[in-house]
Amino acid sequence: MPNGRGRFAQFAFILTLAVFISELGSAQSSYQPSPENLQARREFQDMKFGMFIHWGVYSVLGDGEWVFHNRKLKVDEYNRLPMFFDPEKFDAHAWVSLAKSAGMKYITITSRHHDGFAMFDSKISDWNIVQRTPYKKDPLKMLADECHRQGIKLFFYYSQLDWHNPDYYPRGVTSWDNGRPDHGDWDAYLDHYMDGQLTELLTNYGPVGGIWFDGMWDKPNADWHLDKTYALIHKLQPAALIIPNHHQTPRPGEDVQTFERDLPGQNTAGFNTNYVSSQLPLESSDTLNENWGFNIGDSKYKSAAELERRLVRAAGNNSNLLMNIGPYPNGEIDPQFVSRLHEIGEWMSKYGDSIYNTRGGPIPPGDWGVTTQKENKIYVHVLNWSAPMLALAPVTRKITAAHTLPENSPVEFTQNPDGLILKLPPAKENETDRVIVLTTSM
Ligand code: FHN
Repeated sequence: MPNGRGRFAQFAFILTLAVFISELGSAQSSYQPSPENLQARREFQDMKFGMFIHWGVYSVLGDGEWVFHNRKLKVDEYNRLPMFFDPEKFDAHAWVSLAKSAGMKYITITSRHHDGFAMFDSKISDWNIVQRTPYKKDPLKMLADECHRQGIKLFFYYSQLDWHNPDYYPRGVTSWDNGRPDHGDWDAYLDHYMDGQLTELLTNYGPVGGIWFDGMWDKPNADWHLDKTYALIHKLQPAALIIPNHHQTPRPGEDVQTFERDLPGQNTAGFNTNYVSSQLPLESSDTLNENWGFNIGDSKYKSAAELERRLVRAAGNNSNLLMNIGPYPNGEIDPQFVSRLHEIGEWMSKYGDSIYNTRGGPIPPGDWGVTTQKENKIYVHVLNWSAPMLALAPVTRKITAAHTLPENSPVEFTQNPDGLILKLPPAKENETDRVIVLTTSM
């Protein structure tokens, strides 16, 4: 039992902590992004194309990242999995170089998924790669160092949902009886465990692009102490962007609106919001085959042309594209992913000008294609149009010239207040996108 002075010290500590926490909280309710943060948002929008990586001890079973849940395993059973995770072929240089060769400018990797297993050296709990696997090393540290060397931004995916920690209680909609006790300390889970790990991620890995949250949808009505967590992140690294995949309208403190397997506002997946922020940068994520984590039975790889079209449609909808790969448990990347990423890289080396640093263009996207724009250029991306004449909605800026990318051949056009007509060159064989660059008088 603490004595009188001890009790006073304890009381003073709790009071200080409460004031600190409430200050952090109110800071985010009236969130004013810092200049560094606003700059990071613009840079995020300029990057346009990122690599999403789902990799964890679940990869060993080759059955996706939900295998713990899908097989209704007990915690004691899942605890055996890390013993088999030994990614001796993991090569941070090769991963980052692959992203770069695809024309990707950032990487978002699972620092921990819903199994709660930290893929980094965490002192908060021993449920992590250094302490539980024969590998014993921290791949995120190697990746962060390599990203800094090669000039690629690194974001950490962090699952707020946890199927392993007993303090993730009361449980959420994805819960099953996996042997955890029917009690737990929710506040400790958030304030000690989660915020503790986030502090590690934002302290030990150099400048981080941001934190990509996922899993809040498991307990949509819980108090997630978001204000406090968001304030902590912005305090530790003001330029770090908070990207929540909660499938809801953005809240104060959030810096990017992300859409899972959907273009902004389209909600074909059924769980995204139709609301599209006009203030925040946008991002759309998808999988290169059909799964996020390595799935040995999944060979439904999208073609490079299909991926390029998705990237173009994302850019035309003012959004980034975050394209996922699930590496093997030994650290290698499926050659099917590699070859497609190289193909996209070649395509980006010719057409990248019409994607990087652009924003959604002035003409509304349609089945025919989309437009992007930067400075005095409008890029018309013709994705689905076979006739030579393409009639588009009016453009208010005066167009002074039109030419093809990358050949730079002139294109005939007519502009009047009713619209814009382009005489398209015939599509070449296997051409993903016919790009016409319009030069405007600003
Ligand atoms: O449940 C996860 C899933 O495993 C994956 O991580 C994706 C990526 O956007 N997000 C989830 C569900 O929203």
